[in-house]
Amino acid sequence: QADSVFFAVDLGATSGRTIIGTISGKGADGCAADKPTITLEELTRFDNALIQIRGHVCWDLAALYNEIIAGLRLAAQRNYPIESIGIDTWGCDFVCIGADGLPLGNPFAYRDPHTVGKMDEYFAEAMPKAQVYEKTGIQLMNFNSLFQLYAMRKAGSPALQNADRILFMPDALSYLLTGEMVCEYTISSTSQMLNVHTGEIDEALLQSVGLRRTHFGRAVGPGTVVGTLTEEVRKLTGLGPLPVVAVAGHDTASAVAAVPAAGPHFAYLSSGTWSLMGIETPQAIVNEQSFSRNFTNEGGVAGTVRFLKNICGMWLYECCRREWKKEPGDVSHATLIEEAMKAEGFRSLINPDDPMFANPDSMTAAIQTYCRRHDEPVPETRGQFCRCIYDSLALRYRQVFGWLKEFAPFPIDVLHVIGGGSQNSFLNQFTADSCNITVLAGPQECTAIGNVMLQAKAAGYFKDVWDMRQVIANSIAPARFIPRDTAPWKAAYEKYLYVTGGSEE
Ligand code: LRH
Repeated sequence: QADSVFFAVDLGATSGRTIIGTISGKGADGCAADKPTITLEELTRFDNALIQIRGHVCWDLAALYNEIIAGLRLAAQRNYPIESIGIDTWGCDFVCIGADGLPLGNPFAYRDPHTVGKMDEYFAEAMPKAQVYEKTGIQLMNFNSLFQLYAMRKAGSPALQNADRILFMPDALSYLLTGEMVCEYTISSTSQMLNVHTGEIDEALLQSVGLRRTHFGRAVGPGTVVGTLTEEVRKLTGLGPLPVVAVAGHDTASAVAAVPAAGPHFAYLSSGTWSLMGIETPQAIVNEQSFSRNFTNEGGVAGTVRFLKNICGMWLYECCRREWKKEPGDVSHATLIEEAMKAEGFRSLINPDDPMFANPDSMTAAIQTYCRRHDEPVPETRGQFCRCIYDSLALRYRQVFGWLKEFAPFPIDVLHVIGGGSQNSFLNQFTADSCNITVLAGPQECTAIGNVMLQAKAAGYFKDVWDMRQVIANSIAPARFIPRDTAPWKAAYEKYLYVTGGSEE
């Protein structure tokens, strides 16, 4: 019963990690024997900063590549018996590749303002809004790849004009390691280019941004081998001809795959820079209601659909914290949470999804402006800011959870909170109280776990996603939060609806 060892690259919109994932306790034939478990070891952690350059916001592709090489080199030095490599990243962003096989500059980051207003232009000039939704079933957000491509076309982007291929972020990085170009299903589903009914890139949408199917890589499902490390990467790292697996390349798909649920009647809240709240369904839910509430149907593993809604998550908190780091004083999560809990509850409420919070110069100033405009007491102290963010997020969760219950084709028994945000016990209790549902919190490392699990699945270790989830459930004990103080949340929700104007989406 040898352990199986996998190398995961997990890139978020603020930081990235390389991780060794080990699955122990398998049977000799690869099937679950005793009680297999998964453990993770972080090899490297690095910043993934937004680069501001000439009025744009980009990702530093070469730096990310270099960090992956450094992680692989470390793994080789430490002699880990790696079976394969998998990469997952945030959604929507892509790299243009020239005819010479080199990236055409750094990719735009989805927070770049070049797409502001472009979605409405697209609906007016290219295809009506309802039709785009009917085709794709994807939540309409201005940074979806479709609208990024449209904005680049309108701006006469040389990178796009000269693009021989367009590779979504995880596929672009796999390409740099293997020389093979794929278009993995879960990541491409976030682009608003896939037809939700056929699972293929939609011809009319391609035409609307002047592209052809040949601009994209070979379509593969999550858990497919992309290729093996190139000679160049082998030399750089000291590794052998290891396979790179297209995992669930979209981090949220990896996260949802790693929910340690025992059965299908669960909802999840993948809590990181974004809060992705949804359910897993066998079929897409695309109707007038899902359109008007702007819910998304992203591709999941094993033929499932991730029916969910993007909620602005820890982004607000992360941006505030970054500002406070420039001032003297302790900015540890524990300290900030403690200050928040000492502050008055429900004092200032905001709509976390207001566009003014997308990428302001100063998040604290943006929150203050919002409060002034909506006649809310203006936060002044760090505790007041954090409390405002946590209260408002929990109330937004209540709103979205209410809609989710209406859509769900099954009764929702439990809400699994996963990701970095699941470590915040206070917010977990707020969520349980606000949504009036039992919250099971953890694993924190859901994206990396999902990544490793998909590699193991590709290697034939699991028969299905439930087999995988059992291994995760064997390995971690989620913390349970039972709703206990729901009345104040009911009252606060009335105030929240009033302040935020009772938004319909
Ligand atoms: C979360 C996430 C989310 C996308 C956003 C761009 O990391 O992948 O699912 O919508 O980033």
